[in-house]
Amino acid sequence: MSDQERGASPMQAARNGDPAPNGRHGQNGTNGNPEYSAKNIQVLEGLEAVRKRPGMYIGGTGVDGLHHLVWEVVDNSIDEVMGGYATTVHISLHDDGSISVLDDGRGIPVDLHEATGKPALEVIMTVLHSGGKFDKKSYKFSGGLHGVGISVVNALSEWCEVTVWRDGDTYQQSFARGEPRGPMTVTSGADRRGTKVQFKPDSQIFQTTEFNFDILARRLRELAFLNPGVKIVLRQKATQKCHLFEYKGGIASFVEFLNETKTPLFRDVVFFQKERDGVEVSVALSYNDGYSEQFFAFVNNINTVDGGTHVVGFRSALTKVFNDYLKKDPSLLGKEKGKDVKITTDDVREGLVGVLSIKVPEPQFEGQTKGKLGNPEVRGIVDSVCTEFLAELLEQNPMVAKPVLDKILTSMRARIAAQKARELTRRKTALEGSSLPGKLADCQETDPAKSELFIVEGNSAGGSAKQGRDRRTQAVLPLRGKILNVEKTRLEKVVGNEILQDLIAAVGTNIGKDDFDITKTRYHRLVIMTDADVDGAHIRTLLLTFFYRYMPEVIEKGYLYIAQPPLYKVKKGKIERYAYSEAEKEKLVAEFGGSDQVSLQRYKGLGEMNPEQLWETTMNPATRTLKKVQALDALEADRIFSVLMGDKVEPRRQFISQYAKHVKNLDI
Ligand code: 28G
Repeated sequence: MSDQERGASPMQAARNGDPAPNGRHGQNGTNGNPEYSAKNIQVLEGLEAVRKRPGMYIGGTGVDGLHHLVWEVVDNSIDEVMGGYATTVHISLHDDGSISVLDDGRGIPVDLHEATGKPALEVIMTVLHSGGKFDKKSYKFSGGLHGVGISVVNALSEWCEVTVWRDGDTYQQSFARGEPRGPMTVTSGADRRGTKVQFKPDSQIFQTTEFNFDILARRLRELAFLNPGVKIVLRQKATQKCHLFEYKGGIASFVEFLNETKTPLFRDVVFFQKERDGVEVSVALSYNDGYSEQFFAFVNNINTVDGGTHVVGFRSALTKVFNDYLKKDPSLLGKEKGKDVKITTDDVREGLVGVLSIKVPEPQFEGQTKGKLGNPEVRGIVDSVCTEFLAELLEQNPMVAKPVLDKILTSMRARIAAQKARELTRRKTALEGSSLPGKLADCQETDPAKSELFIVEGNSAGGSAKQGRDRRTQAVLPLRGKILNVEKTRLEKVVGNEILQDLIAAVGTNIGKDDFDITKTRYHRLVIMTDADVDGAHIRTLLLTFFYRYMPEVIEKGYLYIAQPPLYKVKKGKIERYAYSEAEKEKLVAEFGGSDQVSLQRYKGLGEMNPEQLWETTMNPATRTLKKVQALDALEADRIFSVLMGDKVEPRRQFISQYAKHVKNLDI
């Protein structure tokens, strides 16, 4: 498809600076698109409101809000690509802190807007909600906070410059904090088509104005997956970093990407797409031999992190289809044949890697962060589309059906066995009362907000920590023995592992979909304290894997920390100082007058410190440093842990050589 608009330039009036009352409007009702004319633009309100309450429009003025500006502009370009009018979107980070987005679409219309007598471009840039997205007839899909319009970006930018190449001419206009610096200018001659928007976020509005390359890269990659065929180029001038995202396979490529670090149960990713009652449903899925699920759902390209009716529909279809498959051939059940057993939604989740992407004309996003789809009609639509496709797939494709069913039945058996075991222990614990682990040295404080738990490797260090701590607020749990690699284990076994049982009981939240309860956390600081050597690092990674997989909310809440024990004691006469890094050690030695003046002790383990030293260097809130464990998004966390702790060698090798530069003591 290409631009159909040709003929007289709509900008004759502006060229001679005399807006004609009956200037021509673009006529491009191609391919059944509703006719666009500048009249459609609804003048709603000024940009003052946006600058006064930016959070209302972009969610906030922190890092997320800042990047929201980019998504807003990029969304416009992607719309052009998905409409078939553009192929490529370039996003460039410039040295002056500005960012530019460039597409090769039709170019924002520049014809005269009758009501205001101004060019459409200026209206789109300065009038809230004027992009047309809120005019339901002229825009099919929009979502959430997205689609508030490019004028919001303009309002929140110190400066913004727009260039449009259209009908062989170049149009330009500059703005400062939303206000035009002058009228739109026209230069004749342009050998290209499209739109470029460059802006510098306003430091009067945002807490930070520095764009983050990784945040941009992650979302742009996601957009490239969700919009197959689109080419997205991300560039940073200063670092010469450049990424091209282009996935012809769409969400099927997304699933391949997610599965890259895993062992799949069948070769080709399952993919289908179907429109029903105005809702377009696309699904890509695969299964691997792991125990965690990786499932991402999108509505109009927006990640619905809290699920919603579309996810409920999908899960119900998947479960139903496998139950029906069993009903048709009960012998597949093996020893459970004839018993009243049923596959549940949880059984079909283990090892599932899936992406569900739907397009809905009028999505209702719910919940605090608008991450949940509410439209009730969507549930049935997604359910029926998925049921029809998956039922046929299983019938026709035993190479998929067989291994997946085996896996699901294994999950089902484990679930039933665990349920029985749990009923037994419930009865037991009901008799025994609450049961904190015997190894736990608890603190006196009962308010979780004021309590800390030190999770300590090894018994001798545990002993020192128990003696050295402030017992009013600090609890200590020593861990002894090998910690289970939860990456290669299913929930039931995790629950049965003694060391992890102690940890789970001490933390208080329990684990598992139905049982985990963040409000039961007994401490708002959980501090992992391990030796500063390779073994300690390994144990730390195992514990981190456990928390990421089984208590991710603990990390999201910012409750998880890593203690920083010193690496050296530097001593001169009676003066003792601690160094927490090589650089710090060098500095101290120099301060004390060189290495022949000092005695140096290298700590290999926490056990080498006496209780007082451990308190002073690592546990005393007044002098210690703790590192807070960062919350990663689901995709990143999964990749890191499945690469580090899973059993594929090649991705691990790549990961290590990629990160070796930055990370010392990488714990693998
Ligand atoms: C580079 C930075 C971000 C854009 C266009 C193209 C058109 C357009 C944009 O129209 C009004 C509302 C919905 C259709 C449409 C051009 C029709 C004919 C366009 C962008 C009319 C705005 N000719 N390219 N807006 N729409 N790229 N990139 O912003 O119904 S925005």
